[in-house]
Amino acid sequence: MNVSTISPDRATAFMLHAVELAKRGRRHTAPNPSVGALLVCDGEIVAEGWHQRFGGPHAEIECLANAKARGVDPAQCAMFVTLEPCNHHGKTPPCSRAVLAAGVRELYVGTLDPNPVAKGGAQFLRENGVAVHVGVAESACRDLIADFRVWKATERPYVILKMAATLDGKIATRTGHSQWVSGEASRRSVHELRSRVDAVIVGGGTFRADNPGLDARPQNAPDALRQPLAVVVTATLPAADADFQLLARRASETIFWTTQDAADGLQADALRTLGCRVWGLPSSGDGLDLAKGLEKLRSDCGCLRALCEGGGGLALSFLASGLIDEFRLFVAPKILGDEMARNLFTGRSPLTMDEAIALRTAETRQCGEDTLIIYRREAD
Ligand code: AOF
Ligand code: ZN
Repeated sequence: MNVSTISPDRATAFMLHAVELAKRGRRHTAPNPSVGALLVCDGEIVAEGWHQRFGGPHAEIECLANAKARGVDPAQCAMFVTLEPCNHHGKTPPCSRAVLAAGVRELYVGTLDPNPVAKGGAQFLRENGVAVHVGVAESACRDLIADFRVWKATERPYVILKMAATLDGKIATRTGHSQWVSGEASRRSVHELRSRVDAVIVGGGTFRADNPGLDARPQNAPDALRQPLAVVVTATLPAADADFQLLARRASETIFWTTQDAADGLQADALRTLGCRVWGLPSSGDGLDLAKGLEKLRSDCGCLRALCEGGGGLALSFLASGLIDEFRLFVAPKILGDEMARNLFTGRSPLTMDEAIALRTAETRQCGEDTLIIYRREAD
């Protein structure tokens, strides 16, 4: 048996493969983490498993079942798992015990479990004679469960900010014209993204200028089970008889976040008669308390994932409040070259570069002619 001869580079590659396995279950595991596992024998992957659905067998158990089906003896293998095996009796028995019982002698763990109830599997296995290596491809394994970490640490949904900009960081011309900044492939991927979230949030400016439907068009998101809620953040509520797609087509799925005063007014009542929800939020700094709105989305509507689609003012408010977990920026190879054109972010006046909001680039990929860059908080 040569389980202890896996080089750091090979170990990283195996773990990144386990991350890809985990992503196969991604749509169905919330509010549990997506986890992938595999077994390696003599430098080859001989069994694979991933957590397929909430409440179902964990990745390690799926992997051990796959090994059994393929006639593989786990005692001759090293196991790779993106998240530390659980050490608790939850909906399923502890994976730490199953891994030990299967005879696995070497375990590579991507990252430790942030769940205080379930953690401890790595230490348990080490205490029972398994060689345990923690922190393999750790950044990718942490990013994989970025949503789960937010669900455990806060009361709010996981928040994705999505924006499309020209090379010079503009989201619209000076007149507000924005159709289209990004190419077709990017726009298709946004509809797919909308089908994976429970709510889409926009600012009042975007609501008035673009009159968006904020839904996932079925042809681009074939397995969309239901449409996301539409949230409009605005101090000034629209008239209930105004000509907006959301009011005409999706009133019962639309929520306005506004001031306490506006929420107590007649206009709010007229919107409620249409079927909309109008929530008065406390103020915070020079705007609404967005964290409160998010927490209410989760507690009242079961919203676990929210997508903010701008515009520039709201995007900055979310970002500056530390409420953006993932920022997906589509950069189109276009230049407006107009300082009066609308910026990606507006609302701050820093004087030195150290006042900048710093992010970390987690992933970059091509989307048709556009480049998609996924940023995360620097410290995440
Ligand atoms: C998963 N899938 O592959 C792993 C998890 O309620 P339970 O029994 O399903 O346990 C959920 C916890 O187990 C979860 O919060 C996480 O801490 C740990 N590991 N969970 O759903 C998996 N490995
Ligand atoms: Zn488990």
